[in-house]
Amino acid sequence: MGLELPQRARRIATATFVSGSLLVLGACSAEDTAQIRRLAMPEPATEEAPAIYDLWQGAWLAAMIVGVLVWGLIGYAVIRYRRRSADEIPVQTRYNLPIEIFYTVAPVIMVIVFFFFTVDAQNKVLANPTPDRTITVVGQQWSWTFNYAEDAEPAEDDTENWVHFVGTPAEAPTLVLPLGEKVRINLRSPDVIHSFWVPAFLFKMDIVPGRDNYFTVTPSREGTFVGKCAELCGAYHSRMLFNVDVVSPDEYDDYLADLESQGSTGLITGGADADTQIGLDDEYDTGDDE
Ligand SMILES: [Cu+2]
Repeated sequence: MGLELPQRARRIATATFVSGSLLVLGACSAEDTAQIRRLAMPEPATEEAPAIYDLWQGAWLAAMIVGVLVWGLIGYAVIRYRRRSADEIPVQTRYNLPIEIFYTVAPVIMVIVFFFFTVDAQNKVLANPTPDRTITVVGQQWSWTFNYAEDAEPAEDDTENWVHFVGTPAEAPTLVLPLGEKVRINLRSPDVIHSFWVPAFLFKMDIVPGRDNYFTVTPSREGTFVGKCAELCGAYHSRMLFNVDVVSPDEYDDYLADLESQGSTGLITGGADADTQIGLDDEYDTGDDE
């Protein structure tokens, strides 16, 4: 009688776990399975992305080890020190100083370890080496403008040096990037805070009005990737979509030449347009004109 219950419970738990796993895995495509294996991260598409990818995997691994340990100890305590008969209460323990010190210090150590690896990964993705190309990305309500410089590190006031493509909320623009070259991305906003996010880069950075944020990225895979604004920025925030096309450096140069031949020259930051936005210069009518 004493052994029967745990045994039955164990059998039920095993059956639930096996049938649950089969149900979940059976519904998966090959792509889903690959994503599960990457713990829900997209496949990295830049040379900087693996730093974030390793941090993600490492954090999960550490969390799982701690989880298994804690679940194991809970299970052990529950079974080993359970109430065995109706008239006997298990040993009641209050105040165990060594254990209390341990469960205060252990999480602090875990946070320090996570912090160390987070700073390390951040330093890697924000190392900002000397770029081969420079692009100034403008996030505006509610689309994107991509300004491509012809020099590696141009001055923004040298407008001769730039060509641009202006997106609209109706049609998602495409950001073209050269494969294997270090691209400095400057982020500018004329209105509110936006956030530049390409999931396949495993990276996002806020675009703050009046602040010159930038990062450097080296695309490592040709192909088309999706990008979006990751900061709720107004009524049509959800329209702030764009595509990223990673092409060979030669195709990249051809694209810039195309923009130039279409007359899309100069640097567009949207700053001047912001002054003419409806309502910005209107005086507030208090209705109090005596
Ligand atoms: Cu936005």
